[in-house]
This record gives sequence, C-alpha cells and structure tokens, in this order.
Amino acid sequence: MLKKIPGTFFSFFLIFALIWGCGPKEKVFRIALAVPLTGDIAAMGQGMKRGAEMAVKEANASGRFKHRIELVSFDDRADPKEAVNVANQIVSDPKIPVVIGHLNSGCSIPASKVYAKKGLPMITPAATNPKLTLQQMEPSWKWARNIFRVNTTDDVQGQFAANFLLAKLKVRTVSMIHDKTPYGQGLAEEFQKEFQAKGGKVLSFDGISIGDRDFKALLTRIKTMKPDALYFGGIYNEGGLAAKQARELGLKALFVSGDALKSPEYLKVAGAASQGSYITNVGLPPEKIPSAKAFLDKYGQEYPGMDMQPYDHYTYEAAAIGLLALEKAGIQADGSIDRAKMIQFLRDLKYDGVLGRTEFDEKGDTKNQAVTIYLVKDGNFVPVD
Ligand code: ABU
Repeated sequence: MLKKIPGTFFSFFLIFALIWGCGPKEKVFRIALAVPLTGDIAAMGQGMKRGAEMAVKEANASGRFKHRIELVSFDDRADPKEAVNVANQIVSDPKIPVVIGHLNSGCSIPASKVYAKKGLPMITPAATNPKLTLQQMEPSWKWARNIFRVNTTDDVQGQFAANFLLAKLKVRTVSMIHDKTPYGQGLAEEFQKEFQAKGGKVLSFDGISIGDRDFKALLTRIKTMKPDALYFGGIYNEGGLAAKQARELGLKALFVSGDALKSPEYLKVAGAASQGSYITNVGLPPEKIPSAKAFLDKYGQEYPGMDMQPYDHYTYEAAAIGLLALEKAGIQADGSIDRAKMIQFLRDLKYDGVLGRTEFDEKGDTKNQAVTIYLVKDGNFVPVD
C-alpha cells in the first residue's frame, strides 16, 4: 500500500498540472506571427521571428502582464493558399489577441479577410501593397477595419525611387522587370506611373515568375534597348540573379529595386554584381533613429553574428504595439480578450519606438512615410542622403 502512494500522488499531480497548466484556465496569451519560415525567402521570415521573439521576451521580463506571453509562429511558406490555412488556425485560438504578419502582400491580402471576419487585429511589418489596407475602405468591407501596417507602402516607395532616379541620377530611360506578384508588379507599376508622369521613358515592362532562374534571353533583349536603368520589382533571389546575369551580359544599366532586396541575401545571390545597385527601403535606417539604438544593441547580444534582414525591427515594433494594445485595452476582468477594444486602441495610437513615431491613418497605414535609398558599396548598403 505504502509503495502505491508516490504513484497515486504523481497521478494527482499530473492531472492537476494538466488542468491548471494546459487547460482552459491556463494564464497565457499567444501572439501569432505568420511569415514564411521555410522556402526560398525564409531568411526574411526568420529575421522577423527574431524581432517578434525579442518583443515577447521583453514583455514577459517587464512584469506588465499577469499572463505569460507566448509567441506562436506559423509558416505560410510565402504561399497565399497556405496563408489562408494558417489564418484559419490562428482565428480558432481564443488566446490569440493579435496576429503579426504576413510578410508577402500576396499572402496578407487573402489572409486579412479571415482575420477581419473574426475581428482579429492584424499588424503587418512588411507587406507594402497599398491594396491591403485600402480594401477596408470599400463599401463591400463589412467588418471592422482590423488591418494595420507599420511600414509605408509601394506607392510612396515607387514614387520616391522614380523621383530620385530622375532628379539625382539623371536617368531618362528604364527597362522594367517584375515578378507578377502583388508586391513586385505593384511596386513596378507605381514606379512606372511616376517615372512616366515626370517625363521618363519606360522602354520595356516584362513579367517573370517566382522560381525562375535564367533571365539571360530577356536581359539580352533589354541590352539592345540601352536603358539608363533596369528597375526590378520583386524579391532577392530573382532580383539577385537578374543583377548578376545583367552584369555577365555586359548590360551597363544601373540596377534599381525595392525593399525586398534590402537583405544580405541579395548581396550573396548577386555577388560582385550588387556593387553600384540602388535599393530603396521603407523607413529611415534604424542606425539613424536614436530610439532604435537599444533595440540594435540588444539584437546584437541576442543574435550574435546574425545579419539583420529588412523587416526584423519592423516586426519587433509591430509585436510591441500589439502587446501594448493587449495590455491597455484587450484584457478584460474575466481574463478574456476584447479584440474590438484593441482595434480602437490601435486607431488612436501614438507610439514612439524603434521606427520613430507610429500613428495610423484612417486606412490603418502608418503616417510615417519615410523612404531611404541605399547604394551598394563593397557589399554594404550605404544610405544616400
Ligand atoms: N514589401 C516587400 C515584400 C513583402 C510584400 O509586400 O510582398
């Protein structure tokens, strides 16, 4: 009989732990992160995960929450269908007050409707296609305006690049390549509109596909047109190969692209051909924002030797803002989450963080419309004043 006591005690302990630790009374909130964690652009998604991890770690260490905060990461593989699957999993968890993501505009747009139907606030730190937030202003949008974005958009970024090329680099003609995604094509179209409106000439406008690896036939045709610049709308794998093959073919045009090439991965794929490229990114360089210093120092300590990807600090900020909305407006007396109150809190937000001041306009876009252009010099992105 005595021998049985420890076993019985252990069983009781186990049942108690299961009910208390993992059951409905568990004192935990889960911040969802939905980004590509595997596949061709996983490097950017993994960087975003590091940013979100830092925000969650800080929230737990601060003692602001009676609940433990957990980060739950979902891999959308940069695939719109998978993004919708992931979104359905996220909205079915009542312990999730907010979703941070997605990276791709092509994933964010379809997933956002799943979140909207359940009133779940969504904060993207990376998707730049303007339609993501604009769709909420349509009369057909029947739900709360739940979508927020801490980075500015491709209309702003495309216009900035067009004006910089015309005014500062005296570029008059461009050939354009895009990857036919809402981001790559959308950004290229915004650039094209502004460039032509200001007197520039677009000599060609061609779509390639994600996963294509050989652009030599297209680049050989473009070479015969002798453009001053080659503008690429897309992500670093295809963009890096296009830059590399253009150089190999002796195409002299300046290589220009957007935020999804502001990644160490672009430098690796393009190699020496990255030298002299001009790459825009949304926002100011974090090194130039005094309030970002603590984040940058901590990032170096937490992830020594890891290069920052373009959206790590944006994801940190988005997660920090989501957590603030949870703390100040979301948690109800009975421990449940009021997502509608969180959305209202985000509408009224004035937040000073690693991106500088974040306030959202009526669409849910940040009012911070800074864009920076970087020149690649000796394997580094150097901001151009
Ligand atoms: N912003 C560039 C990559 C993500 C996207 O908008 O598709």
